Amino acid sequence: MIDKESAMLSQKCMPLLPVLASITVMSLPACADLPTLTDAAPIVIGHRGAAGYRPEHTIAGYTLAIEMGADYIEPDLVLTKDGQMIARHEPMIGGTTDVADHPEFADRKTTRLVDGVAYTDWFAGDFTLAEIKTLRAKERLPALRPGNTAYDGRFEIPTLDEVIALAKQKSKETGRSIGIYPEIKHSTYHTGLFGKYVFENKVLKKLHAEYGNTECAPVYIQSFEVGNLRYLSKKTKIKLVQLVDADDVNPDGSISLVPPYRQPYDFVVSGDPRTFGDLLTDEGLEFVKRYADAIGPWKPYLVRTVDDDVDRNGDGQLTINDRRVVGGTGLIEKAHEKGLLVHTWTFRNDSSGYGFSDPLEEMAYYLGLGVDGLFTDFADTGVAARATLVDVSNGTRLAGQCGRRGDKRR
Ligand SMILES: [Ca+2]
Ligand SMILES: [Ca+2]
Repeated sequence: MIDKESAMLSQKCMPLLPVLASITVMSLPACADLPTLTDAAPIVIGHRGAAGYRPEHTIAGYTLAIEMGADYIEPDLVLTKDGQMIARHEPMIGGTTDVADHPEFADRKTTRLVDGVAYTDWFAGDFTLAEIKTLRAKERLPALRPGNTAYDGRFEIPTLDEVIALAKQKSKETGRSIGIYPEIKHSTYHTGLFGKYVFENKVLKKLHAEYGNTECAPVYIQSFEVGNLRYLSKKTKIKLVQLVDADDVNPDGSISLVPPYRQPYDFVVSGDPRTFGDLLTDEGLEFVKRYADAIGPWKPYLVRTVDDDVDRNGDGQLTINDRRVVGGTGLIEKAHEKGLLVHTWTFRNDSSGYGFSDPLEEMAYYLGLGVDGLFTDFADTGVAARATLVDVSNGTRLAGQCGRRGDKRR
């Protein structure tokens, strides 16, 4: 662990070890000169709410994330049969709702292709919003998060309207700006159901009505596809985020790009040969910055880790936590040179810590490298990690806040 800690201490604005943070936060200087794009404080995004503590995409989960200090809450959006925007991670709803326990919907179970992959499940697009509202959320990862199953059956599936209402209400109550970070899921799939960019137009109509057509809106719109973001960039000033996926990480730390995680799905359909990785080259970033304000790469794109068969945390098992942290890949600096914010994902206390066993240490490491925001299922850990680096309680400017957009749209 010594190599990681020394790397962290070499960053500016890191006077304290993470372990001391909880007792010394108040004595930190109002220092935000992390190497973020604008030296502003990085944002903590409540990934699917507070998915580590409550079933994902529920008002209870979003509320908890806000109470834990998240700056943004993240609803993934899919459309119902009657074209309503609801918060689910996938059009398939069998894994996150009790739909299987509803005999009246047994005959809705079917097989559909989503981004070229066949799924047999219940699909949001086969249910009206009224029908969706008779379902209740359940924990998606009961084996990993058994405690969360205590909340199964208690919460409705929220609409985008309800998520926005919550963010606005909590902003008033707390005096903080609670933003929303909606993801347009499977644009190509939804085009097949509703028509070209009907989904995108619905999202924009709602967001413009609620927040105005302005880069000052406390909103980021994200997508793994490209064409829809380029379309949106001509229709809105609201900030846009190009998500960048991958299949896996190779033992040597390089990124594995295998279908269906090799390319944005609209590239697959259009025959564009570029992979996700190609979006992050100099040329790729030049392309992305013409329509987006930020990239949202999977975190192994930012920090290289190597599997060298050493049980670093001494627990008798070899896991991804044991990988050797080589260091930053340079992508954060490259994206910043292009004027792009970098928001990365996903940080979890209970899984997926490549090269790290302590999630707070992991998040502090990435923040020290200059990411402008991070998605975490455990907003409290994200906020604590940030507090080891910067005090945001005094109104320190957050990365991406109004006024830094420039004239990137061309
Ligand atoms: Ca998402
Ligand atoms: Ca181990």
